[in-house]
Amino acid sequence: MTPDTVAVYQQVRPQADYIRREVMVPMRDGTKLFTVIVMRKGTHGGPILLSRTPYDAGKATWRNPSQKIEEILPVADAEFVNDGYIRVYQDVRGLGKSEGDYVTTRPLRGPLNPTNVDHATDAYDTIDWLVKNVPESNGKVGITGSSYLGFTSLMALIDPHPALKASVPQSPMVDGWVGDDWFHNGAFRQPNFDYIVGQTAKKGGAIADGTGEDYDAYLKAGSAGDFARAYGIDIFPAIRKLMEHPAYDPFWQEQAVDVQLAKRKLTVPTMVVVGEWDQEDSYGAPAVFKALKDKDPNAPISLVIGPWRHSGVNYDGSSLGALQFEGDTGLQFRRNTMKPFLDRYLKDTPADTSPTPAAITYASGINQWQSFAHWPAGKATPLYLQADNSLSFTAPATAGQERYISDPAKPVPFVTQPVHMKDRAVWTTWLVADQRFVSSRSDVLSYQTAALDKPLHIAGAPQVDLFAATSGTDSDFVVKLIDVYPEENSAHPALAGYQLPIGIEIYRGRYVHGRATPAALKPGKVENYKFGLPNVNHVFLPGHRIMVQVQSSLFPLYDRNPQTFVPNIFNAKPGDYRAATQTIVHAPGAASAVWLPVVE
Ligand code: PG9
Repeated sequence: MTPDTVAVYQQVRPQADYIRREVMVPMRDGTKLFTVIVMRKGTHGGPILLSRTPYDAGKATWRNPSQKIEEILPVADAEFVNDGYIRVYQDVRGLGKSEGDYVTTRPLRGPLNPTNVDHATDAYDTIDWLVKNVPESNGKVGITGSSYLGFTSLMALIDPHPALKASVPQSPMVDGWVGDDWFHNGAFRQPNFDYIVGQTAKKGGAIADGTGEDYDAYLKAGSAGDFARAYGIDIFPAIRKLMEHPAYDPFWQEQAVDVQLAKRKLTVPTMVVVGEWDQEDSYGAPAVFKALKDKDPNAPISLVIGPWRHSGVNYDGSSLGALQFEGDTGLQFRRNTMKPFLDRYLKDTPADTSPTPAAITYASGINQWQSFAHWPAGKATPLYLQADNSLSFTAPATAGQERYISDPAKPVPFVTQPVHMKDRAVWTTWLVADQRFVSSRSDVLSYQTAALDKPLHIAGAPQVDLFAATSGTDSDFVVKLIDVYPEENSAHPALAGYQLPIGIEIYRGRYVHGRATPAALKPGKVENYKFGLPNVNHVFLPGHRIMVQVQSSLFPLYDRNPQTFVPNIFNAKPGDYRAATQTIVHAPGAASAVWLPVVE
């Protein structure tokens, strides 16, 4: 009898059509970052496409144990490696197999980062090493990736290495307080707890909240802070930082990547990308586009919006929830837009050198890609809330109002119960979920137009302009812009009468007079709440109606507002949570509206 176990199996890849090298790339402070370089065998003079990730570069380049390059790399890489690109993935410092300390979305060197390294220097040092040590390359580098990888792609543009010739940040995390992952307009996004625990527990971790219902679990816990304390996750530094900085203080101001980028001239051609229904980072890409174009109308930047969920650009984009598009819109983008753009700047002899339009966006509703010379492409046009729960393009002539009671003991769910936020199918599609599941609640107001007799095309970010009062001293307002499908639809029965969100956003009332200076609301005083919905290109078709919904919670995605002003909502006590009467006003001089970017 001899044992059947083998100590080490060094994989043999006799027919591999690729070269896969693992290297440790030295940074200026001596820290070495784990980097995987993959290319088709025979590649020479190839451009390098780099991604810097917190999600394990080893796994990203080993999707399947295969001898085929398209199988080991993410699906979205096929177009590139099949045309001579060298694909490089790197673990950011402190994660995966990289050395060093991990700091979540590490700020740039400066007031929040006293060290001499950040993602800008790490990108610079990596690119410097790659162009000197990858003999199969042509010395030109592009950078891309979605979400956190979109954030690291943007950071590479700060004082960039001269070999960095193009960048395609996808759904980048840009401002964690205004509209990306952590908060939206000051309202805290509770699924971040799972994200931080999973990412920063050194041996891997998960909150011990079992498989139970999230709505119930979060409701029973009290405030988000009480949840964190009850489950022992308040020991995580990244969670503590969120709980210590609920307002838009210098901690957030200094980290706003759009602001940091706009302090410099953009020299690297850049294409920022976002999904129309991006459930995590809808804010960042358009914010960077706007900040750089406002500073310099000729800045080499363009904006792409596709009909995608968060990071959906890198997967099959044929459908999203109940919506079907014309073919695989992810592949269409990668093949027809992203690759020609990168080829133009990274190849020695590009086939196509035509300029990239300012905005390339998919018009949902009519399912067509469209290009625009400017973004937003539409003209801001107010759609007013009116009496009888109607909406119209004419300003209200008389004063009116509606009321509802917002009870923190029964917050409005953001998806149908039972709520399982970690269920990918639920999480990736909640922004296209049929809103009929809440439309009849007494704490959700719905206003709608008559059935349209001609199409209405919008392209840009609808802006909420809400006049509202609360009987409490703090309050959240959630506004949804909805496309209501006709009641009958035998071709697509699942869409008959469907209430499709075109944009959903929340605003925490305490910040109405200053994001850095939360203040108690005066009970009964009408305030003007202004905030943006995500950027979209959408056509409301004839026979459809436009709907606007207003409510005061979106739970448990967002923590509940106690509706009693307290200095820090993470520390609200059970007694602070009180029902409040909300009043939505439509009157001359206080004309609540959603301003739609209407394309003539
Ligand atoms: N949205 C994720 C994230 C980015 C940055 C910080 C925290 C979370 C992501 O998908 O990477």
